[in-house]
Amino acid sequence: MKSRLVLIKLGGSVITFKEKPLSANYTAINNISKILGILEIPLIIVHGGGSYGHYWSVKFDMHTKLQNYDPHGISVVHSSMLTLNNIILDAFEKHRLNPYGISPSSLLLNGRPSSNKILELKKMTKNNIIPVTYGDAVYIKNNKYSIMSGDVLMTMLSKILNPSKIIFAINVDGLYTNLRDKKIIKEIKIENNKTRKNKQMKINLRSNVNIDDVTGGIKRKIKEATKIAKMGNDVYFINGLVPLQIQNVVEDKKFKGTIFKGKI
Ligand code: IP8
Repeated sequence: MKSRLVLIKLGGSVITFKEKPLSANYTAINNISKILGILEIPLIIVHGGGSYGHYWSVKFDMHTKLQNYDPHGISVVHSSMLTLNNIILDAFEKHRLNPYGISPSSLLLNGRPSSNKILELKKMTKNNIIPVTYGDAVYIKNNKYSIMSGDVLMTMLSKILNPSKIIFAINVDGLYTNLRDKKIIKEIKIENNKTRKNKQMKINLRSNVNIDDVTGGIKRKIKEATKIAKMGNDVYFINGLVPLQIQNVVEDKKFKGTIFKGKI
């Protein structure tokens, strides 16, 4: 059964300035916090690494591949994600959102999603807490780590929690048909285990920019959104720099963006 739960991914290019190392976009974070304060719904937030996690992952040559990475790199990447997580928690706290930071490692057991731990997040929302987790360098097994994208976490959480709405807040208005006229693809139907693409719906990946992204940028988001939609859930791509769009989606109002229509 679908719950009222809403799951939102705040993209790294929304909450940070991606081209400037270790710089948070406080204005964007505050604007989003304000909007979330208006919504009276159970919420779980996932955020990306932006100019924090990605900056250090590139420096230490760390990727999604399971590997024996430099322990100093692992520690620095994780620490930078804690810093970014704290910036978000502080802003949420100022807006009385009752955020609670959750390390993604605590949602894994032997490198696999722990359903029991993930179900706890939903229980926390019943008491007006907003769990806030994030992409990170996570321990998998045999001293091997991997950079786990917040986008992958979105799929993991959606599978177990079956939220009513799944929103990716990115730094553009949705997926474009092409870079020239920047026409937004309004709907992508995911049916019978394959994506129905008609001529206008062809996604031009290069039209959605992403620099130095160790987890795959927009391609990864589309991949995860497709997986989630295949489970039967609708997935929305909206502009997180225009947070009113988050409110529009949550309140079933007209919104600007792309919807991956889920159908089993
Ligand atoms: O920005 C990656 O998370 P994402 C986090 O959601 C790190 O892909 C540590 C680079």
